[in-house]
Amino acid sequence: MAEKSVPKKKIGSLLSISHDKDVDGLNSAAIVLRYAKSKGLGFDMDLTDYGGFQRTFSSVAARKNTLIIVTDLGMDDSALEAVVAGLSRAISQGCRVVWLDHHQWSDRAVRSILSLENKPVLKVNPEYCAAEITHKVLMPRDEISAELATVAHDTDFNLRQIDGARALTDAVSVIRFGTIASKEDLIAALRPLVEKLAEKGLAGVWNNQNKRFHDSLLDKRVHHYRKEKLKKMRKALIGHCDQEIHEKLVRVLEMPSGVTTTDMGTFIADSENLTVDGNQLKVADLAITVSSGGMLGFRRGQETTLCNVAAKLFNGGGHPYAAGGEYGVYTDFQAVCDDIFVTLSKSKDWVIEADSV
Ligand SMILES: [Mn+2]
Repeated sequence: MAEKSVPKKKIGSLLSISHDKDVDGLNSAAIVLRYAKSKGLGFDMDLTDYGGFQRTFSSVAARKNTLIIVTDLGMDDSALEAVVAGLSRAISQGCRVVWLDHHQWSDRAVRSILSLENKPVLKVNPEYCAAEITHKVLMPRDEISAELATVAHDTDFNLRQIDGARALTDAVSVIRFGTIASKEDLIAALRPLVEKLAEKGLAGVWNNQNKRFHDSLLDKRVHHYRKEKLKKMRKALIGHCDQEIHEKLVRVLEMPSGVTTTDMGTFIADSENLTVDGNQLKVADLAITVSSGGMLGFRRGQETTLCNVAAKLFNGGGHPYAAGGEYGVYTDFQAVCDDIFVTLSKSKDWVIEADSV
């Protein structure tokens, strides 16, 4: 009965909307591009991030007879109305919606998408990365899509087993931070990568024999970025604050600009990186990074703490092994550390008691 109001016209093009932030988002878009090609559909790509849904989904309202595939984006509940309005409009003009994701969804967001007309598809599964879900749903027998999914899994789950996947993660960071600094268009800057990935998989951008990008300028930029990143992370470590709370070692660090929280989290979880002025530091049970804007990142060096529970004390959440929260804008880092330590000492819920393991 719902279909009655939707004009029946053949889908002629595909709009991919994916996450601009990481390899999972890009590889998902690349798989969607392969799907579009396999179906002979025209392809447009939009990349967005939380905070950008309003813009993205209001422009979607102009689409006609388009298959709209959203990947690697959870619903931003604060933008839910704008998303539903944009998609409803598009659907009334003959579009269909497929949404493939692995983030946390509220019941309300799920209901809103599923109650759209023209048989929307919504698949959310936190056990996989988005590219894996996209591969399974759209191109299950396609080998290049399978490889793109494997590469995305390696970076999204921070396994760091595929050199090319790590390099690609750094390449995305280089391009992102580069366009933020120069105010260039991020989508235009990332599009060549997505196209090459869609064409040949990782081999489209990366030479695995000599461990370099085919694009020699990109390769140089990534090398430089890695060197700078290491310097900045070492410097941040020197300025760390440690405190023992409920018999757990809590470490707070100031997040350098131009470094991702994943890189910082991985860096400080490896004891090989923790020699400061000739002293060997212990790996922290809970490490908290504070960004210049006052956002908090939670990682753990041992399975002795719950990052998501700690993050909840700071209006955030996430996984037991990685989470995010908020402190707010600050000027005095030492005061931030003291505040964090006081808050953590008031609750013991984030500590995994030895006898409960
Ligand atoms: Mn993802």
